[in-house]
Amino acid sequence: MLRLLAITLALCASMCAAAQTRATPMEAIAYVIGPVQEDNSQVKGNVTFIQNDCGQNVHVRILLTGLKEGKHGFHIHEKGDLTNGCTSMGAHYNPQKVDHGGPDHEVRHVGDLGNVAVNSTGILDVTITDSVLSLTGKHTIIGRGVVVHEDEDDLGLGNHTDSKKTGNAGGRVACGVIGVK
Ligand SMILES: *[C@@H]1O[C@H](CO)[C@@H](O)[C@H](O)[C@H]1NC(C)=O
Ligand SMILES: *[C@@H]1O[C@H](CO)[C@@H](O)[C@H](O)[C@H]1NC(C)=O
Ligand SMILES: *[C@@H]1O[C@H](CO)[C@@H](O)[C@H](O)[C@H]1NC(C)=O
Ligand SMILES: [Cu+2]
Ligand SMILES: [Zn+2]
Repeated sequence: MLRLLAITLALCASMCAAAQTRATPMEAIAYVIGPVQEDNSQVKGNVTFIQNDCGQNVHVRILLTGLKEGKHGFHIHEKGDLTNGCTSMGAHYNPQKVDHGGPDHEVRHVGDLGNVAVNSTGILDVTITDSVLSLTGKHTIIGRGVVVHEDEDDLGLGNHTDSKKTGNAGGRVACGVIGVK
């Protein structure tokens, strides 16, 4: 049993090493910006990702200004494409082709990070820890998009027709491409 565990761990470690092109820890950053809104506000900031080792949790620090008070859906989208603003970043990153969910749900998109809660200052400084995201391997999020939404993500639990696809989180108020830091 112990032997099997040791072999499994060794195999896992070598797979990680093979998939990795640079030394651990891995760091990534997305410079996030959105279109100027009707009330002249604009969401700006950056999101940094740290993964201390392959297969470990990813720590996502989100520093944003200009957000409206309340909850906003926060996701990784499939494309790092800004040719048509945040729209061209495509759908939620969902390599397993499953239903939308919340970050703690068993069934979720890889990119489903739930909501960020913003207070009346409009300034957000929060760190999310996620066990599904990865900065290495087959499902790496490097080169994909970070999107902040106008409305709250219902985490797939609402009765809107889009609930199990997008969480019905509304428009895209800011986005950025995730690059190696
Ligand atoms: C990220 O944003 C924060 C807050 O605006 C700023 O202090 C920090 O310098 C930014 N980091 C980078 C690497 O640009
Ligand atoms: C609002 O949130 C920011 C960042 O998340 C925090 O630094 C600040 O203390 C909060 N302000 C109030 C009034 O709660
Ligand atoms: C579900 O739909 C009903 C009727 O349209 C609405 O009143 C209710 O708030 C909805 N519930 C949720 C969780 O969205
Ligand atoms: Cu989204
Ligand atoms: Zn999703």
